[in-house]
Amino acid sequence: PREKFYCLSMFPYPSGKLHMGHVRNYTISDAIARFKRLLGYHVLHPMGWDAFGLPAENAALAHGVSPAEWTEKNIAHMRVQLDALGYCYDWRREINTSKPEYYRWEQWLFLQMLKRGLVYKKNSVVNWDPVDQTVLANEQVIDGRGWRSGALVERREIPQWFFKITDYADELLSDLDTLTGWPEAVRTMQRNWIGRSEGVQLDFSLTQPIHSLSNCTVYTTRVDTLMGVTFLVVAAEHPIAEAAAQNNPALANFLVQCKQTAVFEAELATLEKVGMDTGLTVTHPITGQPISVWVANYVLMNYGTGAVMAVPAHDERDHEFARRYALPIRPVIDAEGDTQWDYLKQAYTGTGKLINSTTWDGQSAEQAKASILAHLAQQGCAKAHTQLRLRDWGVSRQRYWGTPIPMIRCAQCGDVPVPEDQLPVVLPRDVQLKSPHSPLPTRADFVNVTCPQCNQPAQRETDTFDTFVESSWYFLRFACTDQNKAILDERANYFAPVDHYIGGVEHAVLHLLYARFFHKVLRDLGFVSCDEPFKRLLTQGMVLKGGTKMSKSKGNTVDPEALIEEFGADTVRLCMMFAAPPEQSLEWSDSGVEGAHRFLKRIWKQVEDHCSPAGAVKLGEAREEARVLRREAHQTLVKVRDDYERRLTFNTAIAACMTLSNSLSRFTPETEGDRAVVQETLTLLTLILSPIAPHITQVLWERLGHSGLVMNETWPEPDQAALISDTVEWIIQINGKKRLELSLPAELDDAALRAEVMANTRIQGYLEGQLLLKWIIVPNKIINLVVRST
Ligand code: ANZ
Ligand code: ZN
Repeated sequence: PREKFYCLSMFPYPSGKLHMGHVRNYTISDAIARFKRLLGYHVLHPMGWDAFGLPAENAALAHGVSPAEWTEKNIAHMRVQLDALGYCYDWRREINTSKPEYYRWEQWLFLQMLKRGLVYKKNSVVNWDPVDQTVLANEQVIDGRGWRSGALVERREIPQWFFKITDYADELLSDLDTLTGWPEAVRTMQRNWIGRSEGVQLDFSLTQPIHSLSNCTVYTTRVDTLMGVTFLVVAAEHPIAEAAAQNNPALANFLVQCKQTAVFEAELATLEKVGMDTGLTVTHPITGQPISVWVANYVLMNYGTGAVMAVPAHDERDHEFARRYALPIRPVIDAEGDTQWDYLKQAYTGTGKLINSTTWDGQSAEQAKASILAHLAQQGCAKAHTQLRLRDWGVSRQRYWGTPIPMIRCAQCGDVPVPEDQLPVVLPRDVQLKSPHSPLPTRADFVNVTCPQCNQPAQRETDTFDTFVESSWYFLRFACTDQNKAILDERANYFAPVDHYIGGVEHAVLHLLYARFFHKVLRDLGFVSCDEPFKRLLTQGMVLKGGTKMSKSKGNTVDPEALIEEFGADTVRLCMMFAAPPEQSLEWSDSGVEGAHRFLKRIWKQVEDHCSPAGAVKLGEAREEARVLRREAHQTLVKVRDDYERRLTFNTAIAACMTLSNSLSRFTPETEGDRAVVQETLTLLTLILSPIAPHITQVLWERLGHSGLVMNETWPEPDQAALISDTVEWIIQINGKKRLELSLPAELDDAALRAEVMANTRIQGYLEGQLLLKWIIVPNKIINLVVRST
């Protein structure tokens, strides 16, 4: 009957030990989960292990253990660490993605997606790490080198399985508008990654057809600059380049060079642009002039058509290239704002009225785009085209430690899916890695199977999934981990979407995009009804020390285990939450730890001092000072709730608790009623701190005479009567003459005070036809308005 609340941290890779980044992430979600329980929600707060991946293989190579053993050992140790921090996970739901109980459903989902046309196989150029002998995702390539090995990355073409995420591109883009609980920066990054651009596909006809090729089709977003085209550029893999290279050894050589060095979109702007003339020309569709066709490394085969019309006057990359190879530059847009512009020195990339463009002269860019397109379309050589930056998701990895792709290769039948009743395809766990290659292709017991279609000998697919596949649906599986008849059941639909998802901003693009995609596929398969998986997203900031990110390589890490040993888990949790709001980076300091520790000890002592005199707390008259303390306690209750719930600023909540504790130290109870107020204040303080410091508050809770678990309590409603604060009786004068008395709350600041005065209808009456010149305020006594008639 209670409303559900699903609180989730991104599950960790079991690397061996928790680092402070984990501690921050999990403390935030634990505090939220505990707080939501106090508010009466039915909270789901699970945890698991993203257990497949390359580091296990590397560790296995280094230490001679199997990746499975290494992973299990790490999980066991990290589990102890998580428990030591007191996180309230429902461990009955633990997921380990390297277990067949989990990945069998991933294999099943792959087969459903295959049936729906959402999976296909194609040859494609990949980033090849020659040392690790594996395909790398773009983000695993840093400055052209493998993220782990540091080797120069090469380009290779191999057959790979793809998920057709582009089928969902429109929805992935438009639904971003509904994700109002996400940081704007993350939504922008997703938008840019999907990267929908509106442009034109335009055919330039080759002056001399080569082989069967008679056209070069370019993709442009600036067809308004058509009259400024001075050459064409194609990618090294483009058929025109290949054809031209056939009897041009120098060009053939250049193409080989280009193909060896991987180029990434992000680097296009800064890359040193090199190219070569193919010797071919095309005809400009308006002027009929011949235009030379070049090959260059700054044009990518897998974007648009792999060919561009170069407009050096208005595109920086083309400009740099034109200057390097002394190609003509022809301005066609009037840089109105920039009278100093010298087109030979610099490209003007803005818009403006057209020049040097025959009948289009004087048109705006928007007009010209439409009319040039219309003109070309009439000639039959152009059409409007929407281009996505988003590529289909290549999921084949030539690695051992991953989910086997459930396909069989048969010489007769081709690629045959593993029948559903033969799932899971179990990954052999008893392996001794001898090199970074996957042992799977050489394991006869794994590879050799009979074809499910023709019963002839056949081979299993030996590639495994990209580990992003496991993390694309685990959040739904947590709702029903004990379900062994289906991937998901109605509990997944009950708990979806995740109400609060917390994790690192490094996952802002890929993980979150893939998870959104899988969620939508599972929706279309009928398992969930909501459109998006994560309602509210919190991307926690980094943990820094000495101004830089804590990392092993910088040697500036702090070991959570040692801190827990010395100060206790509550101090570590409190210190983390107090140091900064969750989205900002956090500078770790030893004095911060000590401060957090002192604060907890002080509360401990306050409870002890209060509870040690024998005798129950009795009701009785409270003094005025006690009334003030009680008001502060209830105001703190209201503030902390708002901080936890809406603002997610745990640091200001803790600061408010510290202030309340200070007020308590300044207060000496004299009457029974005073003691009752202290009892109430300490009870509230204990309760509202419990999501952050769950261990100490439990002990204090009992010491204060309450029974049961503080985590099962209900967040109290503030006493409205206690909240009412003191008032000040103001005398309001106009030009020194007393007009009325006004009773207002004491804590109003200047602006609020003036607003209250101006809102009074009698004052408004007095001010009619008057010009207010000045306020004279005698604190807590008189407000004098100086006016003059208009
Ligand atoms: C002519 C032009 C003139 C261009 C101008 C830009 C400025 P977005 O917006 O990212 O889609 N382009 C097209 N395909 C390319 C490829 N495979 N590799 C490298 N660059 C490519 O970018 C579209 C623009 O990027 C296209 O418009 C094209 O250059 C270039 F003043 O065409 B433009
Ligand atoms: Zn067969």
